[in-house]
Amino acid sequence: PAQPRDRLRVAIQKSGRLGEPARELLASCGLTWRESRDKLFCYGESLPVDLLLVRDDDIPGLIADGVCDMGIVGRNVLVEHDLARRAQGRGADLTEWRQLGWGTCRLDVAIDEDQEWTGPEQLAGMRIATSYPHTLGRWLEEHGVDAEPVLLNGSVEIAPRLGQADVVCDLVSTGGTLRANQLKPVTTILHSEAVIAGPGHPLDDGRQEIADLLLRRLDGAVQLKE
Ligand code: PRT
Ligand code: ZN
Repeated sequence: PAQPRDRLRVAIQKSGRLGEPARELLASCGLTWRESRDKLFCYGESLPVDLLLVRDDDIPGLIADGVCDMGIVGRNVLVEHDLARRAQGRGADLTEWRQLGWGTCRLDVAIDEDQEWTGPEQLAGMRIATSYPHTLGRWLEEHGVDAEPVLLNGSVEIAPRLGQADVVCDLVSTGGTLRANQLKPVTTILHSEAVIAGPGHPLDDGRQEIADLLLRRLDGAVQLKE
């Protein structure tokens, strides 16, 4: 059992696409911090809210393990975490507390730009390069297609040219990366945006009150932006 904690701990991306906007959003709620020397931890000064700066992929696990109380992460990462847990026969543990409306992207299947798209059945028997094997697997199952996800943690778009896969399933925002690799998006399997993720149950030790206060300020900050 974890030690009692009377400060809220929020996980955000250390760098990458969502790190800076996440910090800006929290700062717009009136939060100020003192940074640790290694810049992995920010100690909250104006409110008992600390930040842990990590890789986005680690955020769901940190919340699930109770190391952090909430996090700002892409839905794509959250959904993949959830489906990976289910595949292990474990129940859902995290939920989306808020949708933030930025960091938007799609998880798309993309095929050779010269190929015709006739529908999901076309993917039967194909190797599909992706960093999101469980999310892809669910979609394939929903469409009754028997294909093989090939897990790649980077450079998914070049997999077809390297002969590692036949098609890809990757995040797309402008579509420029796909085009540069002679691929075209043909179907969307997940719409994603940055979300606030937290446990599906209330927090302990008075931290829910701090979380509620922070969420109220976040709602105000998000509304002001609109
Ligand atoms: O280091 P760390 O593990 O924390 O970061 P990361 O490299 O895994 O993630 P990062 O910073 O690239 O992305 C963080 C989150 O931003 C993702 O999980 C998504 O929720 C969101 N996001 C929004 C995107 C994109 N848009 C996006 N376009 N994440 C990645 N991309 C990549 C995509 O994978 C592809 O390589 O950008 C390329 C495509 O972009 P376009 O514009 O050419 O289509
Ligand atoms: Zn990552």
